[in-house]
Amino acid sequence: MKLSPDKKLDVREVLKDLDSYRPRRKGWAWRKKIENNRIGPFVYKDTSESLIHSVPLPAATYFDNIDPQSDVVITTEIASGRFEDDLRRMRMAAWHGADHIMVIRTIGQSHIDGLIEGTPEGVGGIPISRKQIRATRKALDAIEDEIGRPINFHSYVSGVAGPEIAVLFAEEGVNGAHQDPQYNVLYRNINMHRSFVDAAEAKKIMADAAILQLDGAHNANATAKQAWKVTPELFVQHAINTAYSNAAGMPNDLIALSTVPPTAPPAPKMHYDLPYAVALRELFAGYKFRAQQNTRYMESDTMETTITHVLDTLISRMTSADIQSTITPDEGRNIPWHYNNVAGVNTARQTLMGLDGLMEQVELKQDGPLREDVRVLKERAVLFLEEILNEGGYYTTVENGQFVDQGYFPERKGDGIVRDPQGGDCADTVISRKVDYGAPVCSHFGNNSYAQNNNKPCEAYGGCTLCDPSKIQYIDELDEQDNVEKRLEQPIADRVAGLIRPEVEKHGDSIACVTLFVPESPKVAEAAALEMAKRMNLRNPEVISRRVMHPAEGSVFEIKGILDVAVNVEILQIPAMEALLSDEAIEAWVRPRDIHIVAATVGEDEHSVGLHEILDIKHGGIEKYGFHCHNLGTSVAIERLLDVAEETNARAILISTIVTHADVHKQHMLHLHESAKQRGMRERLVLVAGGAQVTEQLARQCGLDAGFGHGTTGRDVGSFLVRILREKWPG
Ligand code: Z97
Repeated sequence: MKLSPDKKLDVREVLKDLDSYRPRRKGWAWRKKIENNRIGPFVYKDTSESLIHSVPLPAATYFDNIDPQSDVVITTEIASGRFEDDLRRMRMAAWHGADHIMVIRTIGQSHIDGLIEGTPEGVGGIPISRKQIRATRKALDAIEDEIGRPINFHSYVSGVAGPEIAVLFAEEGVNGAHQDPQYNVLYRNINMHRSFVDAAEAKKIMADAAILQLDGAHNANATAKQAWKVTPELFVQHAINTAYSNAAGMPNDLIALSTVPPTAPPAPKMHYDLPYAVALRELFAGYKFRAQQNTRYMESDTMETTITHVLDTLISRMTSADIQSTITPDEGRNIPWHYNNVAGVNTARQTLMGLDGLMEQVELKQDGPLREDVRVLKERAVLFLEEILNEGGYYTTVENGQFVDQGYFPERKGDGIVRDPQGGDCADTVISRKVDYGAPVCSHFGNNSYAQNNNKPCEAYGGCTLCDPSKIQYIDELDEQDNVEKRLEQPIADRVAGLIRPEVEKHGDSIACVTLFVPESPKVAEAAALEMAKRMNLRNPEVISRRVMHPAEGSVFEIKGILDVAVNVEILQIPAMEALLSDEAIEAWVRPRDIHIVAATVGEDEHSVGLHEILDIKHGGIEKYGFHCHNLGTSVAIERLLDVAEETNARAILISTIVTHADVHKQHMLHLHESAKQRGMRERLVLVAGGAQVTEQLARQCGLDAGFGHGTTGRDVGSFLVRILREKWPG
């Protein structure tokens, strides 16, 4: 299967011949760091290979459209509930720099003692099944080829079916997974003995398939009322899972500690989070670190979330992170929307690039409060571990509620999570193995009578599914209604009919979001905002974010609702895009002719950067083609531009108009056209406007010949000028 950047991903193509699809590689892939990497005008310190296809950061237009990629893997977490929609979202995220795609599973799957088949729809995630995983891996393989970088696919091996899921992941080429028996015990109340016994088996299988493991310590952080107080315990949780993983046969470089900076502003974040991050890196040197964005304090304000995320990423750069995990900034208010997956990835990407080379310039102090706090944290963690040993081990301390207690150890609040070692889901399901126990499979923890004389244990059966994938039983859909083929009927019908609807989660969900400021007290403003949304024809409007600007002056709201419109592609008037002339062709026409151009920013506009970009030779502007440019500077009157055009016998006037206050940009454009007309100069002059809010359509409505908006280069303008001037003055 091959993707073409200008075509949508075809889910039917993904589903075709899925029963025989095999993953082309197994195991986790890291980015390869390149030191002193020259990209465009810069030399980077902490980057990896660039992509074949990507969407660069917005400001890249000022830097030759470069798109440097950090040396750190970037995660996005996807939870739409329909895997076919997840695939499109994965592709968008990959183009923006994500190479660790984590698929959240449907609520309750961790309690199912077996595998799910088919592709039923999930809630808050998808039911993990063979068909869904295989299809996703197949789509990701094609996306890898499209962007030119391996993509790690990830989900969960916790829950009561942990070992079965581990085998499934090993068979199907899943590259990363969460596995931590403490997660089962504390958050899913799955029996402790069962959880730890299963974990040994699951971890061994993951290790053999080189699946990177993330632990579950971040959950204590997200659960605790005062997350910064459970930090000593987080070290203990990491230690238990790490030691247990090593004992089950997992090498250190497949063990990633899942860590989250525990506070968020207005808390003094660095006081708490930096010592915590430093102590963790020091205690667990030699393991991998997956730094996750803080989710504990996410409210409905995406801007606030984004700022905390930037600070989290700064901590990652000041300490270390092998993986920078992102959450969608809208997670505090919606099922994550696809463009917010991209927003989260871009926060990490932009921050990491901005911080490139930081640690060559600064270092963390080796004395003072940072070191003191690091020491105290480590001591508390060690004392916590000693307490576990003194009290009789992990099971006893969980029974006593000593985990996720909100006290700052050794302080205890008596509010920890209490679990009964004999209780919980699947209690009494552990059976002792006989001495001659045997399993004819290659990935297996513990004694195995089939593994003798260095033979492969599966040999007697002619190969297990890991050695001979043809033995894998592929089960297709079991539910006639709840399956991907049924769900595809609508999108395919829409596509055939040429219908386009807005969407944020699932195909054509028609959800739209508007931002409204209402100049009233909060309650009145909110009621008014909802009423306004209704009058915009938004069905079921719902306020998803409210921010008081002033208790009496007003509030700003984000409102989502259903915009029930399906636009037919046939009625759209899409301006034909003419291919740009080459630099050589532009210059060949301009250089021998004596063409003068007059330019300025107009009105009260002092923003001259954009105009310089278009004119100046050093920015790749049109001077380089041989145009004689008369740049009159900033805040120039329209009449003066026309005067100089007359004096120099200019062929074109370029005005730059950035300020849009009270629509002055439109007035300037109209004024230029009208004055040129009145002075009898309109016919012989090409009139062009540029600016952040200027569009081709707007400029033409105002009587000009062309308008250029954000992202315009000298070549765009040069190419346009040559085409129109050639027409006006052939020969
Ligand atoms: C993350 N943002 O980092 P269930 N095992 C472990 C987990 O942490 C989780 C599950 C299993 C988060 C995503 C929280 N983590 C959500 C160690 C979930 C999932 O299917 O929800 O029971 O298990 O991944």
